[in-house]
Amino acid sequence: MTTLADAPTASTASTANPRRTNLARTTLADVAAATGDVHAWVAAVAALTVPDAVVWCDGSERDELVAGMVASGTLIPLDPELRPGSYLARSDPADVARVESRTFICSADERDAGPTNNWRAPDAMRTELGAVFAGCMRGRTMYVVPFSMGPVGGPISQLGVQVTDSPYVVVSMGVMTRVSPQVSALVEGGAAFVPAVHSVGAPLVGPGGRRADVPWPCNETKYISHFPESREIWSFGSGYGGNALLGKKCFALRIASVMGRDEGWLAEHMLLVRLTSPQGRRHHVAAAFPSACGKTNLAMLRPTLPGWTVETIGDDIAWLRPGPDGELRAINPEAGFFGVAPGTGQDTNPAAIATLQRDTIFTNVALTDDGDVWWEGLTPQPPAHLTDWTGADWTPEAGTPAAHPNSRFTVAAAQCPTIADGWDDPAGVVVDAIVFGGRRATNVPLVAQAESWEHGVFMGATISSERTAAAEGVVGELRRDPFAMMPFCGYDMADHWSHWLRVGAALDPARRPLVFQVNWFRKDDAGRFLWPGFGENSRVLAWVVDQVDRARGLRTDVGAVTSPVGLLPAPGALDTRGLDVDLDALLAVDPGAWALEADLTQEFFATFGDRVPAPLGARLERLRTALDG
Ligand code: OXD
Ligand code: MN
Repeated sequence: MTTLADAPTASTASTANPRRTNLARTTLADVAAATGDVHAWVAAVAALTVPDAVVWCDGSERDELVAGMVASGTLIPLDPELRPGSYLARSDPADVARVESRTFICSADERDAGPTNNWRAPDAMRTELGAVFAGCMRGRTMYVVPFSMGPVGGPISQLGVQVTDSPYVVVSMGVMTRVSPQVSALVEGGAAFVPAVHSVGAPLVGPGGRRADVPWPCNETKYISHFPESREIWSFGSGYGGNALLGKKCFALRIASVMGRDEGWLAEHMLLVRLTSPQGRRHHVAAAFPSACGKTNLAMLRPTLPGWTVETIGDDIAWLRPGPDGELRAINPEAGFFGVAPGTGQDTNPAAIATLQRDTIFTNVALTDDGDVWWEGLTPQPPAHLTDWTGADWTPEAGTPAAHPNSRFTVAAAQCPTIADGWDDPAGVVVDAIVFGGRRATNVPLVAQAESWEHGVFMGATISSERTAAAEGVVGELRRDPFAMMPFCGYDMADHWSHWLRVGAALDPARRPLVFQVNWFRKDDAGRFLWPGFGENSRVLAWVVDQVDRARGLRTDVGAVTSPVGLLPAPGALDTRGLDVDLDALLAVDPGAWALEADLTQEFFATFGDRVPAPLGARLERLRTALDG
């Protein structure tokens, strides 16, 4: 860590005369203009935000920052025997999740943001942000965090630099991304980087003088703004998760999706796993699911099928790029997991439980009386007494969750017992299959294979879940989440579908991944789940990769039968031995219900106007014809 207390110019670093800094005329345009040189850019951000000091980070600062946060009450150390090297943070109760309503895509042309993003004109947004960022770090330290998304220097990796006034964010970025002297040297040596500016928006020096800090500073007003053309990220007002750890949703999905569009690759909201069959054949599967569909569980799946293993490469985001031989290669650009704690238990996800034994930052979970953590689903019975996520006494009678439903763990991926050998190979892995999943009580079969790449893109474009709570809208109505990218695509969603078609066309047809749709959540008429899920999902993944082997001529038995919605497992091809499930009901395709579904898809596509690629319209017509036939 290098402290450059005198790095900003005298007028910008001074806290003795904060008024003088009001005269600073630095604008967002000045900052943007300086991005070619990291030192000039950092100086421009400092001139705008007016911190007391600027500290350059390379990972070596971690222990000092943690000690400071323990002293200030931001981090509560957990019992060193029960949970070594681990801490609990409690956020402000008004800063507990990503705020999609305050997430903006500021493309030059509104049409490029598309109808599913909040668009703001870049100039207007720069002016608004200029007003909130001016002097917003007064009294605080500004940290400069060069980071790599993906293994340092890898052909699919990218560099970023986040400046932030939150030590919690610095330490979390050190877990979630690669922060090291090597990365700092690359950035300082002139390598291109994505500039990401973050402030909690809580200056400690104002007109009334200096005020005391709080454990979780934040601001009621929040902005998570992206400028796709200049690749900039500006985040204000929140210290939480995807709002503040800017390598994750902001860079690795929203900005990277635009970079991918322009450069011929894909940044996707996908987990990445390696399956090894009893014969020792390895396959890699990338899978997209909307938030809260059990992605972390699937990424760390413990197969119930004898002889199969599943290893973890990534749990949330994959970057996919055509490789030199016409294959699709993928990396997990992240270095850690920022997972939802509630629902994670020994039965549901033993690998996650093992991962979290040590060196973990927990945020908004409950604290046990012996200094350990607890959340709903960790154990079947809650402890008799806890301190809840707000810091209040809690007993099982409280009637409120002890852990916030969006409470999280931040932990290094390398700690996961199921992490795959070579998970961080800079060249990535060859993707054999792509899986799209939604949460559907009706209609969508347990698994279906796309007949072609175009059909696969259609499956991705039509991912949806039934709304389950009145707060989400009309219960039972479909909530669309194409490619599970609705909140994360930095450009027009229908253009994203066109881009998928282009990337597919660039691949060798013999090496192109097969595409599948899955639905773990189908229910019977009595409202009971038809499929047990969790480790049993390995049976579906085994069929998926068996289909890959069949497509490559490695198996000659019949794996699938046709249906109007895609290829379904042939009788006996999906191994359900030992399970009491109604496979006919799980795979049933009701033509009447699907005709209605096709109408809804047409309405949905119409919201994107003429940007929907023609092959998707053709696919919809084909579905209708097949349903009639
Ligand atoms: C996440 C999400 O936090 O998808 O990963 O919402
Ligand atoms: Mn996610």
